[in-house]
Amino acid sequence: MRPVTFLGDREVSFPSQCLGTLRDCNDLLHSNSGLHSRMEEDGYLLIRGLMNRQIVSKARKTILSYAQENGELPFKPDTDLIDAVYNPDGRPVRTMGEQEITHHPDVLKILEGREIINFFEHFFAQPCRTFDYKWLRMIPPGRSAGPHFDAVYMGRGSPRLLTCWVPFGDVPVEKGTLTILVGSHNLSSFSKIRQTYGKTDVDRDRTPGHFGVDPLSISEKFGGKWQTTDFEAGDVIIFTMHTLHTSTRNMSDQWRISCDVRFQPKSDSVDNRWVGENPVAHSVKDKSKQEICFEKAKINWGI
Ligand SMILES: O=C(O)CCC(=O)C(=O)O
Ligand SMILES: [Fe+2]
Repeated sequence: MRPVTFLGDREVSFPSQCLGTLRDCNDLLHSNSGLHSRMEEDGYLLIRGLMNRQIVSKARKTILSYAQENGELPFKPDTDLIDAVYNPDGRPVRTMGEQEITHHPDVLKILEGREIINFFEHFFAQPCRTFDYKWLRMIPPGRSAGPHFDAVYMGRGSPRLLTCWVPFGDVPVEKGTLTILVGSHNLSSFSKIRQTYGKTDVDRDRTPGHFGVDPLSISEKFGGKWQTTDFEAGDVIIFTMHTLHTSTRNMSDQWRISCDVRFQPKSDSVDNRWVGENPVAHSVKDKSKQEICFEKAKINWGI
């Protein structure tokens, strides 16, 4: 029996009725049309072993050394650095969008390496580009990400933009894994959500990024199936801007290290908030508007 984790504040076991298992697309990797039909059907592509384990492992070490040097005791004294054991008396270090670490050659070898670029150029059947901003995350025990579409954070450019989530190390479900609401991208029961929340922009509209805090309440009301898997170093999961996702709670005593990056065809327009040496990110908001909470936004959306 696997240890339980949480979706939001609700305890779930894995695999179970409310948290099923993602399928990989490795048997389709040679076929552009096969990958596209799978993406249309599932809203995601899980690839096992896209990247070399040793190279991922080296990047992990580099990230942890950076955290060690730049944070205040983020890791428990007298533990192995590579295990990233959380120190409740320490202070976290910022890694998200920090190019000193996201653009370290060891890390870029994964995030902009040949394997990932080749995959996207094969998928788009044309040259691709990635954002300079990279969401490198160190997630402490007890934490998870709320349910959301990525479109609300980065939807100003290409409609073909895709997210690629890359775990830096083995991440079993109880360490906090990317979790997809399969069906959210195409079921008609979600069309109102896609047409309202899915068309918002957190900076322009001051609307909430997360679609509430309770992932299971979404599937209970609108359908679809929450699914995740145990990830190993080298695996990645790719999904659309309108695929609802969240993460399971990190139940371990270690930091969970991952990075999410974006890819699109090079010739498409790009969301400029995420481009350059010093991207503006979410720093420019429409100040004439007041921030709207989820409860109020839902009423406006008629959901
Ligand atoms: O890493 C997480 O927990 C959330 C990641 C995410 O939202 C994404 O990859 O778009
Ligand atoms: Fe996301």
